[in-house]
Formats: sequence, C-alpha cells, structure tokens
Amino acid sequence: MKVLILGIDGYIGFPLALRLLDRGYEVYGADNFYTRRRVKNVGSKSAVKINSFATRNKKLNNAIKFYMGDVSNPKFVYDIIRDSGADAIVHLAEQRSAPYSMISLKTATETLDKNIESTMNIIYAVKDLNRDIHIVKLGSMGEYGTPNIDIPEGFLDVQFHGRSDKLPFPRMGQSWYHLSKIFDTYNLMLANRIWGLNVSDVMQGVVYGTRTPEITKYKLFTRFDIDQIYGTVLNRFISQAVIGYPLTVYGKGDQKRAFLSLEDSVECLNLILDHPAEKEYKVYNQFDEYYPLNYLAETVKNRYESIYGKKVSINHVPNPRVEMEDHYYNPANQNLKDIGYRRQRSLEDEVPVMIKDVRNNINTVYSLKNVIKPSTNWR
Ligand code: USQ
Repeated sequence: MKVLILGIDGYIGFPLALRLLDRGYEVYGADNFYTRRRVKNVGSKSAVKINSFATRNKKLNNAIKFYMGDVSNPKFVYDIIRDSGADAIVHLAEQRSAPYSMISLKTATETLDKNIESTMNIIYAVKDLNRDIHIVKLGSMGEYGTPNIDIPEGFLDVQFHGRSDKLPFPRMGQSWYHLSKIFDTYNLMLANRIWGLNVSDVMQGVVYGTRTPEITKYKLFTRFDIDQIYGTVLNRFISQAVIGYPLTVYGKGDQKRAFLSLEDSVECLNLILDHPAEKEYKVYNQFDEYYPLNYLAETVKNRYESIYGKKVSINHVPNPRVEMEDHYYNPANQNLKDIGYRRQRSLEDEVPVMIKDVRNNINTVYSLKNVIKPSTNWR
C-alpha cells in the first residue's frame, strides 16, 4: 500500500513513517519544516536532539519519497497526490499548538486559515483525482471540550420532541486551534456526504513519549518539545523534573484529559490504515486512558524521586487558559478497540524511559529553561 504522510518531519509523522516502512508500506511524505521554524521563532528547539530530514532519510537509504512544500498550497497538494499515486493519505500537517493560536489575531487567523485550507485542499484533490483514497485526518479530543455527559465517538443518539436521530456530537473546543479542527470535521463530513469520500477522522488525545521500537532500532529520534507553546503537558513535566524546575500544573489540576503514548498513537494510525473507511465518515477517539493532570504530576514526581532520590516539587500556577478545572469526563474509544487496538505502553511504562532520554539531553533542557514558564494567556 502507498501511504502519503503529510507532516512527515513531525513528532508523530516521523515515527509513523518508520513503522510503515518496517511493515512493508511504500512511504511518501511531505513537509515544509514549518514546525522546526516556528519552534525556533519562540526561542526553543527539540529538547531531544534530532537530525535534519535529509540526514534521517539518508540513514534509511532514502526509502521515503519526499516532497518539500506547503499543504495549504492547492497546486502542491494536487501534484503530490497525483505523483505518489497514494492509496491513503495521513494528514498530520496542521498548526498543532493551542497556545500558539491564542497569542494574537494574527496567529488565530493563521491557524484557522492554514488548517482549514490544507484539509480542503486534500478533500478537493481526492474528489478530483481518485475518490478511492482513504483520508486519515488528525483531529483532536479537544474538539469535544468537557461536556457534563459521556463523550461518544463523533455522533450522539438524540431524542427530541418525540423524534430521534443520530447527530454530530456538539463540539465545544476551547482554543482557535481546536476550532480549526472542528471546521475540518464538518468539512470532511460534508465531503463524505456529497462525494462518498472515505474518511477516518481521528480525535486524538494528548500524546507523550520519546520512543517507539523503530526509533530505538534506527537510532533516529523524533522531536520532543517542552516550551510553553509547543510542549505538551507530560513531556513538559518530565523535562521540568529533570532540571529541578517545579512542575507547572495549570490551576487546580483536576482537569481531565485523554492521553496515549507515542507508540500507541503510531500503532493506532497503522491499524486505521489497515481498516480503511469505505465510503463512510468514521470517527475514532484515539486515546488509551484519561487522567487528571494532578495524577500525571504525582506520577512524574514519585517516579523521579524513587529512581534518582532528588526532590521534585509541584507548583499550581495561575491557569493561563480558560478551561474547567474540575469536571466530569468520560469519553469512549470502542471504535479503536473494535479494529484491534490494545495498549502497547502504559503511562507507568513510559515515564522512566522518557526521564532517561531527557536526562541524556540535559544540557539542552537547561538551555530552554526560559521558555518553560507559561506566558500565553487566553484572557
Ligand atoms: N497543562 C498544564 N501544565 C502545562 C501544560 C499544560 O497543566 O505545563 C494543562 C493544560 O491547561 C491542559 C492540559 O494540560 O488542561 C493539556 O494541555 P497540553 O498543552 O498538553 O495539550 P493541548 O493544548 O490540549 O493540545 C495538545 C496538542 C494538540 C492536540 C491536543 C489533544 O498540542 O495538537 O490536539 O493535545 S487534546 O488535549 O485532547 O485536545
């Protein structure tokens, strides 16, 4: 099978490429190295050392057919879909930071424009060039927000005034980034309804981790961001513990979020590719477990203290985001289990591995100390 990964240089894109190559897929990839540039612009870089894409691919005997370009450019998207002859496209090439989208009007509209445009380019190119292509699109669990009822997978059985229907679950994202994903969701749903496109829309939780078996095998790390804009919560907590910086829990810390390891994220995407949507719009809630942030902080603190004997403190900083800090949360992920998903790596498995990898890059982490403190405020 030929798979075209958009955003192949990214945190998930690169390990996914390694997995698919090892499993015998023909891998094509596109990137414009936007994340590398943006992270540099906020004074940061990957805390774990990574090679340039060219070096990575060279080490793989140039097994990845690479296209350099921007997926918000329609001509580029049509050209690479035509040239690759892809059977499936995995779209991981969107602006991925909620805090970035909340800096200013410019970053909000940039996020909305670029993300929506890229998905629309894929939709139209697939409709015009080959409607059999399976579109695997990375959405976000954050599209749902934190409603006071269970979260199903995309759709809700509704009874109203004596009638019933299955309707899209209300989306209540809490940043312009999450809103951009919500627009993608509705655009993909419509594309399926009117042209029968094959869509798997993946509502992914927060990913953590430094490794997959292929990263270890090829000794090719993926990026690992820890700054206040691009770093996600567990990756930040680990790095903070390593350099003796108090863990930055935002607000009360009883916010619950859905999480999964990098290994599980890559495995789930592989499973979804192996189970293509057939003229349907299918939603997967892609996560392993959900936890309150306090539980993550305590886990990192306890593991670090027990392995290294050094004290880790937890600091409840004023929440820079507007979000509920104590709420009901109960999302489903049955669709993934139905196609064979079984957890590969638990939080407890991953934390010590991450600590070790980050400690191996401790000087870089120290050098990023001044971009850890949250300074992007939703208010
Ligand atoms: N948080 C802290 N301390 C920190 C950083 C974050 O307490 O130092 C809290 C945030 O307030 C939030 C939670 O941790 O409640 C998650 O924040 P995050 O920065 O780890 O993740 P988020 O902004 O939600 O976005 C990330 C990815 C995004 C993906 C999303 C999945 O950047 O691309 O879509 O996770 S989800 O969270 O399910 O929407």
